[in-house]
Amino acid sequence: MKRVLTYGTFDLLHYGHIEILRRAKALGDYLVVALSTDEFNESKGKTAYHSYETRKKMLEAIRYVDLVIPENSWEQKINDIKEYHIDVVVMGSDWAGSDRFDYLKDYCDLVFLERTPGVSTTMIKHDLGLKEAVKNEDQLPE
Ligand code: C2G
Repeated sequence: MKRVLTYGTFDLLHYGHIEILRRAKALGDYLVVALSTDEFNESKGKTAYHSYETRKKMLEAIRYVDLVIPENSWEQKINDIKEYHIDVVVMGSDWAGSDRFDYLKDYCDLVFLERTPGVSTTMIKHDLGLKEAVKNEDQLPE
């Protein structure tokens, strides 16, 4: 049983996310996704549109994903690898060479997969002109 682990925010889920999850799962038999909590996102200077619970439910609905765990800090990765008996950590190529990941080579295999071009959560927000979050439905324009 080869166990794979990846990290991310996975906000406004899109096919770039699906593609990395599909390819990560193809490298093994069991895929763990460490999902950034809302608090951790804050420390990354990111505000997700969907809450952690919503993002977790969406990931759990994806056929490639076997387990979703919280990502609370940058420092938890070695513990995650040990606790979940991980053989390979997979990330998109934007993380290649990052000191946030390179040291993991001493604990498991480390694979960076090409990012899917032409899509990102930031692009979606920009193209939809998402500015102020609408707190509830009745505030939406007719
Ligand atoms: N990704 C991709 N192609 C895209 C967009 C994203 O392959 N077009 C990949 C990213 O490279 C990442 C994963 O999808 O591996 C999740 O992307 P984000 O949700 O943006 O995650 P990120 O903000 O990179 O958080 O500790 C690491 C962080 O939690 C990673």
